[in-house]
Amino acid sequence: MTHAILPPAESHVVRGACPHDCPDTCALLTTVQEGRAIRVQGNPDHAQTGGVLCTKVSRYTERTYHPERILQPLKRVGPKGSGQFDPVSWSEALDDIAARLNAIAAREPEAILPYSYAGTMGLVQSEGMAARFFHRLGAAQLDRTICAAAGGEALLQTLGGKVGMKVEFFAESKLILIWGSNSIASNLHFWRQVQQAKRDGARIVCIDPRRTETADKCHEHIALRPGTDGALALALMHELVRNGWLDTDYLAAHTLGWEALRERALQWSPERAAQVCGIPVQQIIALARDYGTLGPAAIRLNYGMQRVRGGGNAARLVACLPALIGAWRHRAGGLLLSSSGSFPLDRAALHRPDLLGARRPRTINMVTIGDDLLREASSGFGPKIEALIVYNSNPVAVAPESAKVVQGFAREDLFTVVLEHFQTDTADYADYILPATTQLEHWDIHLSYGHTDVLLNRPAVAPVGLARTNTDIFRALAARMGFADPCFSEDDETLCRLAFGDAVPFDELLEKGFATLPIPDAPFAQGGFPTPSGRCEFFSARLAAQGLDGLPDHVPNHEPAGSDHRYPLAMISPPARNFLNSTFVNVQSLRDIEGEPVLEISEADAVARGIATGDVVRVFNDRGCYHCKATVSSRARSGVVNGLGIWWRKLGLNGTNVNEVTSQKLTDLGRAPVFYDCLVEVAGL
Ligand SMILES: Nc1nc2c(c(=O)[nH]1)N[C@H]1C(S)=C(S)[C@@H](COP(=O)(O)OP(=O)(O)OC[C@H]3O[C@@H](n4cnc5c(=O)[nH]c(N)nc54)[C@H](O)[C@@H]3O)O[C@H]1N2
Ligand SMILES: Nc1nc2c(c(=O)[nH]1)N[C@H]1C(S)=C(S)[C@@H](COP(=O)(O)OP(=O)(O)OC[C@H]3O[C@@H](n4cnc5c(=O)[nH]c(N)nc54)[C@H](O)[C@@H]3O)O[C@H]1N2
Ligand code: SF4
Ligand SMILES: [Mo]
Repeated sequence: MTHAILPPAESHVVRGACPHDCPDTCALLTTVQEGRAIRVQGNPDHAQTGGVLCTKVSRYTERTYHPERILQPLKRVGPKGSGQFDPVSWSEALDDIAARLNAIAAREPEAILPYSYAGTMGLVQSEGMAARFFHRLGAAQLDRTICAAAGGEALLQTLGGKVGMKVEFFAESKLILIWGSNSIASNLHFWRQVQQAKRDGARIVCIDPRRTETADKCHEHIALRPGTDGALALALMHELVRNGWLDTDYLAAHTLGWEALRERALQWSPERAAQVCGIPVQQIIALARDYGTLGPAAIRLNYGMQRVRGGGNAARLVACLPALIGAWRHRAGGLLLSSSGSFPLDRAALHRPDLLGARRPRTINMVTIGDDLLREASSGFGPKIEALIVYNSNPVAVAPESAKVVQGFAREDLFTVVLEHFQTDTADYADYILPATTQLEHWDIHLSYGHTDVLLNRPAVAPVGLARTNTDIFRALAARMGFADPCFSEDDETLCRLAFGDAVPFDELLEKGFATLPIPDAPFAQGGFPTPSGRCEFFSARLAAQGLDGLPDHVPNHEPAGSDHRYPLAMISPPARNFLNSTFVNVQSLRDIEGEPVLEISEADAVARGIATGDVVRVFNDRGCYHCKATVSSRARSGVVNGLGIWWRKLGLNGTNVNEVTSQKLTDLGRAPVFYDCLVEVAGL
């Protein structure tokens, strides 16, 4: 017996990887019968997947064979944004797109902008061929900051990269802090490790303004105000110092800047932090005692706590904590935010930055696409953006401050090409929509940001309709634009092999579908952090050299609670469990589970506004207004409302979603978005 799952007669099973932007990177088994994928399941041989998929991806065939899947190239016929298109042939679409891009590139290649994110996390179908194409073209570069850049920069400055504990050892921890993570919704396979630890007597604490389904299952829930994690971390340090719960040997041997950090922490009594965080003092004191005395202690930090102005500093402060108590000495102690820096990825071989030659095109931050599409040429900005090639992303739904984003995409003088599976909110604004393949139809190779295995994805079925892979579309455009470099003829299997070169055995990937990186169980037990000093850097000379504070500190929100009497409520907008960002919103069975766009509001805040569960409400500020259904719920703390999920605007109420009210302001580190740093008011219709 190799597999527990027996395929039906005259069918075969193909090994793949889940393409979604999720830390779990599951190994998939797709059953194919008569050329059609009939079932997608988790691979039981892959330890991290354990044969289990989330609800979303177990319905993958429903998405792949969705009746509204785009099956042929489409050309706009109505006004911009009207969503009216006519079918055209591939050659007509590609000839026209290449001609339009060539005309712009002859004058001003930096007026062309790629816009992509993590619709697929596959290294090949994301930037494998696309980056080569845009490098050769000399197009503007995109700063891909929309998700993880603040926390990523924080880890880089503190630990030296996106590295940390191995996820499987959380099962052996005695204290787990789930910090800014709704693990059951967005990191389900990690939650299995937590359950194991819990069965073995571990204490589990959740730090989250929202009482999530994860918080429900923890021993303790600390419902702090959004954007106050830095204050909490400093008060924990204060208590560790005061009570002598420090590993002084570890501090002396493997950290940098302890004296200065200690001074700063001593300014943060639990009383002071409790005021800032809006939580009881006792909760902070008890958490510090747990952290100082129950070992091995592990922190699952996640990205929910860095989507505020001070998100970078807060992530740095939390990343300092394990070194104070020497938690890294044990394989079940330390911290994990992202493991993606553990992989020996040969980015240059895939992306070929050498194709830029001496050119250094400008960089546009994807977070501020709303403002940037509306900017005229200037010496600081460079040329006006004239063409946008969107793939693996749905910016009209996911980027902040929708009013500006929509206005930018609606420009009649902007030439927009969208590679997509569906006619998303963004595709509505395209001049051409090009049908792309899904993960069941193409090759790819994956690293993970939640574990340390490489996964290979083989195509299970032929492309549906006339769909083509992203790579193939960029190859075809490259040929039409006269790009002769042999790298534009490399096929997808070759690209898969290039991603890790000899560092990961490709034969093993072909045979098993996954390969585990050889990483020590407790990577920083003896220090050896990948920072310049080799130590955990409480003080970062690199940040100080940029004129920033070398030490982490609590940085208050751009829009702190109480700062604007017109907008007294802080809004956060974390994911809906049955969607993956804006993906799956159009899959009926999943939308049925989510129901409608919901705003959770506390009883006190609802009563004060005469709002009852089921009321359609307006959520608004100076940037915009969106409509959703109110749910009066103890999942929301007073003063904070939770707007769940990134709905497709056209499937939401009144053609809007949460990003109508979010801002294009940036974080302290990493130039990242501040989706959860947003003041609003709520009123009945
Ligand atoms: N089902 C599902 N899974 C997903 C996704 C999805 O859309 N749906 N999205 C995927 C992607 S792209 C990502 S980046 C991850 C996101 O998953 P996470 O990294 O876990 O981040 P979020 O879900 O944004 O937020 C996690 C929790 O942080 C809380 N939070 C908000 N503000 C604060 C704060 O200031 N401090 C603290 N301590 N907590 C705060 C939120 O209430 C939320 O419950 O999940 C991935 N997995
Ligand atoms: N208010 C608010 N806004 C947020 C967030 C939040 O928590 N709150 N979360 C933010 C975060 S963490 C993230 S990561 C971003 C996510 O933003 P995006 O990366 O834009 O994610 P999706 O909305 O899932 O859109 C991905 C699109 O890629 C398409 N796609 C998938 N695979 C392929 C492929 O192989 N080829 C092509 N051509 N297309 C493909 C899908 O059909 C889908 O429409 O959103 C951000 N926006
Ligand atoms: S979305 Fe996450 S949990 Fe669901 S199958 Fe993909 S990797 Fe696994
Ligand atoms: Mo994300």
